[in-house]
Amino acid sequence: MKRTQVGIIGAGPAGLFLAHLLHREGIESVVLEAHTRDYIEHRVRAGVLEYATSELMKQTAIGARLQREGLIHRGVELRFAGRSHRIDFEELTGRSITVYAQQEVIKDLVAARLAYGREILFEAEALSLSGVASTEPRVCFRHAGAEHELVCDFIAGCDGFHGVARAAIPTGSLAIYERVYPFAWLGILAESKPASEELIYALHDRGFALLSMRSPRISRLYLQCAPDEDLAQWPDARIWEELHTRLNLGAELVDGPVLQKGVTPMRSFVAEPLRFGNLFLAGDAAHIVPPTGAKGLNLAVADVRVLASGLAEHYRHGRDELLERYSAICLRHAWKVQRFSWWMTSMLHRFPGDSGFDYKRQLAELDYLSTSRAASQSLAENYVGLDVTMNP
Ligand code: FAS
Ligand code: PHB
Repeated sequence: MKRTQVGIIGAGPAGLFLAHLLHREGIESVVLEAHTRDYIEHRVRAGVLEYATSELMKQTAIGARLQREGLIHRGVELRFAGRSHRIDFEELTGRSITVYAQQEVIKDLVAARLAYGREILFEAEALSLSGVASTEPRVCFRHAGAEHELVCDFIAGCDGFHGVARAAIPTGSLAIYERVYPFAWLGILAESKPASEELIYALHDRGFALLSMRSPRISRLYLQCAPDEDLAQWPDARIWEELHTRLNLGAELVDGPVLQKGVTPMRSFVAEPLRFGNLFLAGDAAHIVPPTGAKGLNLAVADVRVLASGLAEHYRHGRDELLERYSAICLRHAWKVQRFSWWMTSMLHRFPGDSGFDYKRQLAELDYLSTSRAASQSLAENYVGLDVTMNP
């Protein structure tokens, strides 16, 4: 049996950032991660850090590589009906975003935790939780071929959408809100010079496409596809051909070897509340957003900033007001992010069965964005990241 102050299930952005912030407050935690270190440090996922996320990395001494290798972006381009419109983040909000892959954030967090001598138990799968409403909630986990028990003051369920933490909450105590979209994203990582210095979101009558990047030599590109798309039907040549059609970048878009490809389903999902006794849900364990707004990772970080502050108040001052408001604060923010992610997704994807009205409406929305400062400013302030409202 092990004993700790905060038991953290999951070494994704939520779990590792929480462990990092708690360590800086002198609070002990144990991180349980089902996969290997190599697996989590190479899993290709998100790519955009909101302003607040990159600032937090710099302020908490894990931003050195981000400052060297991260790509600062001061705007994003929308392409539709043969037109382009740039949303100028800097001019409209005074803020920017940083393109820096999620797996690089994971590497920075793992390195920091190991450097200050705290452990992450890899290949340690949480099997069940017990006593979550008690003062000694416990996690039963399998590690090195044996079952163990971790006794905690608090448990943070940072184990993603398919984890065990949310399942430990009695269904009668949880409200679930969900929307599944009738499409998915086919994403590739390619050895190809990015065709643009900034991200390009494109609505084409054949569907959505997104041009992003990881470095001056590595492009990250996405195509809207069917939710049950068979990747075997998408050889590299077909992917590039469809990207050329939808992005319409001419010779600027250079085909290159595809290093990784995958299909990501699209859903909006929120579980309420985010706290049950001394179990707190954070990140994808609590909510899922469609990746169109580049919010998943950033929302996870927003949750654990609040949770770390609440736990710090508990241990330092014996005060629990912030922990008691954790769910309300994070859900209020999460729903604003859900709205923006849903709005970006609904504006930029072709919906099956659309007789043409929705497409004309979407084009009108994009035309309005391109001609209204107020509309562009609204997109910009959501994209660079809304501040979390801490007061009720
Ligand atoms: P994560 O899922 O990242 O981490 C949960 C961790 O818990 C995992 O490491 C898992 O192994 C571990 N775990 C699960 N069950 C466990 C158990 N029982 N015991 C121990 N450990 C357990 N977001 C964007 O913003 N932009 C994108 O382009 C984007 N693309 C994505 C592509 C894919 C394929 C997926 C799945 C997600 C994508 N996301 C994207 C969203 C993604 O970035 C998440 O929002 C982000 O990883 C959330 O972080 P966590 O909440 O830490 O969850
Ligand atoms: C990415 O770079 O992976 C990325 C960028 C913007 C998005 C989603 C993913 O909206």
